[in-house]
Amino acid sequence: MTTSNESLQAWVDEIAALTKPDRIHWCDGSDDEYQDLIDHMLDIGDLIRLNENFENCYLHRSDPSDVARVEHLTFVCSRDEDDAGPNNHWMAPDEARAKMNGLFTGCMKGRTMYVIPYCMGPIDSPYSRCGVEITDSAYVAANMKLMTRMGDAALARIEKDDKFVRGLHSIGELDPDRRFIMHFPEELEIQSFGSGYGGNALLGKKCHALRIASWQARQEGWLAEHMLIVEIESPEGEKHYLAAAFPSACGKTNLAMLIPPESHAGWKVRTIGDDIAWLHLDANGQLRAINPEAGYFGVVPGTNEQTNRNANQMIQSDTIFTNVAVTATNEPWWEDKTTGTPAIDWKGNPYAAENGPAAHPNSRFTVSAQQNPTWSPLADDPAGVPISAIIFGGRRRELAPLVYQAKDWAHGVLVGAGVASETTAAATGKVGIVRRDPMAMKPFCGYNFADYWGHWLGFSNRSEKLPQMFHVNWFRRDQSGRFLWPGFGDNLRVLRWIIDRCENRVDAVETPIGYLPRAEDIDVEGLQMEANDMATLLSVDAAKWREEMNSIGEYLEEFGERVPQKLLQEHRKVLDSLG
Ligand code: SAT
Ligand code: MN
Repeated sequence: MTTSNESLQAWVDEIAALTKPDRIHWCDGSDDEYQDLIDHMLDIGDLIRLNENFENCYLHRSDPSDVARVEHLTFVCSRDEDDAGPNNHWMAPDEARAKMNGLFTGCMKGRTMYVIPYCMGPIDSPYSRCGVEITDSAYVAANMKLMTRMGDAALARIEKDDKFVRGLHSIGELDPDRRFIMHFPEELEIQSFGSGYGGNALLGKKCHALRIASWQARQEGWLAEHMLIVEIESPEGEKHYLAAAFPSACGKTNLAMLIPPESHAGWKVRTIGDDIAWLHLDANGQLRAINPEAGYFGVVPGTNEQTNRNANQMIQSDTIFTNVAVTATNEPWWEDKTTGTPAIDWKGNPYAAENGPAAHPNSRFTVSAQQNPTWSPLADDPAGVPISAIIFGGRRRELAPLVYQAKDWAHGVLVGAGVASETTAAATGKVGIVRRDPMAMKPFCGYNFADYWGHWLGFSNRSEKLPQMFHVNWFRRDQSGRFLWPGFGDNLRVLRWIIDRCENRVDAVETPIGYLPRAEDIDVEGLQMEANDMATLLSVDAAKWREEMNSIGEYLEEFGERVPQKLLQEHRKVLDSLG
């Protein structure tokens, strides 16, 4: 196959000449093609078929050195280093291109080169953007079919728009010493070599829909964010749409698919997106969100009927599992799964407890969003959904209250910029270290955070109807390590307070860090909480918050003169009011 788009055809020809594949396959996105990809991977041993209880489900075991994003090998190659900012690793574009050309030369010999046209967002939405990923991995092609609107329809849009992000990927030899994920935002280009893992290899996701898109969004006046989008419907039929930014492996998928607790009969929760939101102001000044993705690449361990029944059901069929364990009867198994026992661990060895968890802590499911029992058809709406509240959050065992509301937009930008969270297994490196993760975008913002905060702040000049902003923390613990808040479905109780605040239906307690709920305004009916837990969850320790604000101030200083004065003023205001 070929395309009528000359620049796409010329690029594919050029890449074929560089990488020298044996075959070129243009993906049409059909179900037959997906099945052919699966059959091919079963033949060559890249996939293992799971048993009949998991219909059309497969296990992929990645190279044990290739199980997470690699932030230290991920670069933004803008022409000017300052545009990438201290939040990114930077390499000069010429140097990066020379390095990558060397790696890509002849790397597809003996392999098939897949050309994958994809569209991030509904095919007919003005907010959507297209890309083409060239890869030598059938696993990537199959995952892209589940995660994006991939194939003929996307190609038709590319031929109409004549604009697309170019993504070149090869698994190379899966050698960690020959692994790089490069972004050239000015050229709308991505080059990724040496990894087959999700965020490093499915280039539509973090590389395009966040790093490149955030750069484009700044130029074009919108936002590309690491946010879930969820619809909450009250028993009276009132609907709200919330967007929430949490770092990887902090519960975005669970919140997006939340199951109301028993005490909340009549509440309905539907998923628009679980990881990425593209936010635009419409002609009326309303912020609207689309989910650019069409599937979920979620963390498997911890998923069960109690924590997330929807996700558990969703992954019973037509799912690709990566790096889970299996039982003796070849069922997938992971930590906190309530049935079965592991026989073979994620590396393919007989399971032995002393070797660590059976499933890798960052093992993943890839599944089409259509399989989500609470999928909202509005995920396909070209106009997106109107956002009432933006919620920031992280994993903090101390300090951050269960929920608080920013005083206004500029304060909310400071709250987002100050987010910190314990690191998780979603990226290589130490787990459980608290680090700053502004807007949950630390690994994903394709440009200088100082400019990014300025871009966020600028929205208040463009609309008087911006969403309210909040911060939540589901992960607060006591001295003994016990979680103070049950989390999961019970988070709806907090979302209700957030919605009531957006609707001006409930008062709050004003504190230096923002508005907190009065304890009686969080509905705890049916919850078994210990006496002081709610008081602790809603307390603000001024001395500790002064330390926190000082540390946020030091963090902002790392970005030097580019940090907007307005943000520094907001910071000063909070610090002063802490006394
Ligand atoms: O980056 S991934 O897409 O692999 C998952 C994540 O870390 O959010
Ligand atoms: Mn993510």
